[in-house]
Amino acid sequence: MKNQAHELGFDLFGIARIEKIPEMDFYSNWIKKGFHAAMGYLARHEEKKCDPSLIVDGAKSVLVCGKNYNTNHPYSTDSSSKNQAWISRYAWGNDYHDSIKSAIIELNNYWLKISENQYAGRYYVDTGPVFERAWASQAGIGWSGKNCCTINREQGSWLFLAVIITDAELQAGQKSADFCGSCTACIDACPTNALRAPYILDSNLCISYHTIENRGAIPQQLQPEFGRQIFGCDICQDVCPWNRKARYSSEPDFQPREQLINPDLRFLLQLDEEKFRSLFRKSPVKRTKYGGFMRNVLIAAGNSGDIGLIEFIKPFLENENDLLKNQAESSLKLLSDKNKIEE
Ligand code: B12
Ligand code: SF4
Ligand code: SF4
Repeated sequence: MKNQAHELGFDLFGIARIEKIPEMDFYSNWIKKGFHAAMGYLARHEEKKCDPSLIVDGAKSVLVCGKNYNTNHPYSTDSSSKNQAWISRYAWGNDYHDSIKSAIIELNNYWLKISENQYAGRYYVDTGPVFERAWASQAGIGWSGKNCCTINREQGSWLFLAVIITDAELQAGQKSADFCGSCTACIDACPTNALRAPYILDSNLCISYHTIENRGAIPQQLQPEFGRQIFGCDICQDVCPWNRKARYSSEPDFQPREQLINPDLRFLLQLDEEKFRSLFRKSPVKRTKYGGFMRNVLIAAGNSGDIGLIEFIKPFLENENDLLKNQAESSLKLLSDKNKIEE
């Protein structure tokens, strides 16, 4: 299975034995505290996430695969010019859900074939009721860092995870050791203090949550802290020392569309729905839809301090979508506050 996983383009493969792990209690507490914000599915999935036998009857093992998406390009924390926005590294190429899904389906088919259909196999990439990071660390793929991400010593944390749950009892790997040590760079760098403590992320404060998952208005008090992030957020990974040594991916699907690296806010503010659709065809960014994306772009424009953007923000004051109309108003205010501060 390991050889086959590598053959199919996965960089990492490991096996976790299904047993009660401390992460399960942690998950329940996390939901109780409301740290999942409005991602209701996380609360609905609680039982299944903590008990994989509710997904596969008699589940005994999780096969975990990791795929590196890092490319040799700048970080969000590198210096940039005023009107450059930031789209998360993972969203520069084609949507990983599609490319990884076909690989995990093939791996699952291979598993069913070699086990002569004696065992079950159910695969997931991201969207299912599976505790992917917890199983990744159990399987030895990498540890969960203080920034919550699965980190591998060679690949860094620029990893997508995919899993297969099976009822076969397989020889499990060793749980990854934690190599964060005394470092707190991610916690110190998070602009919104979403990392409330090591390993604990509050989605209500997380820029990644708001720019990707939140469909409504962004809380006013958080907006100035979003800086130039317009889709996801890489800050707590960009500052991680383990990512300075991370390998690069040669996967064609993950090679960036150049105009998505440090994209120009003037260009983005002029996108209409059709241009948005064509720019983000097959890209994870289309998840926000046009309205959500332009809301994020308007916030970044407000934070840019570039008064040259006013003429590009103003047309949104007449937008038929209230979300954009109201955001344009707030963004003009952000821009004027920012200039007052800088004067
Ligand atoms: C919901 C979700 C989000 C939410 C919440 C994130 C979060 N940290 O919980 C939001 C929208 C904010 C988000 C953001 C991102 N996400 Co996301 N997300 C998910 C999803 C669907 C579920 C995660 C979940 O269950 N969270 C609940 C918390 C409690 O669990 P957890 O973070 O998975 O696990 C932690 C706890 O168990 C904790 N823990 C365990 N035991 C204990 C014990 C103690 C004592 C303590 C203190 C803590 C602790 O440590 C674990 C590791 O962090 C997974 C896919 C999946 N099905 O698992 C992808 C997933 C986690 N996301 C992924 C990615 C790539 C991202 C982003 C990097 C995207 C971006 N650039 O913006 C950011 C990273 C933000 C961050 N620092 O975590 C990848 C992560 C890959 C990796 N290397 O870790 C996943 C696995 C998707 C995939 N299949 O590749 N995501
Ligand atoms: S993704 Fe951004 S906002 Fe969320 S915890 Fe990391 S640094 Fe903070
Ligand atoms: S920045 Fe430091 S503390 Fe945070 S995940 Fe990386 S090594 Fe761990």
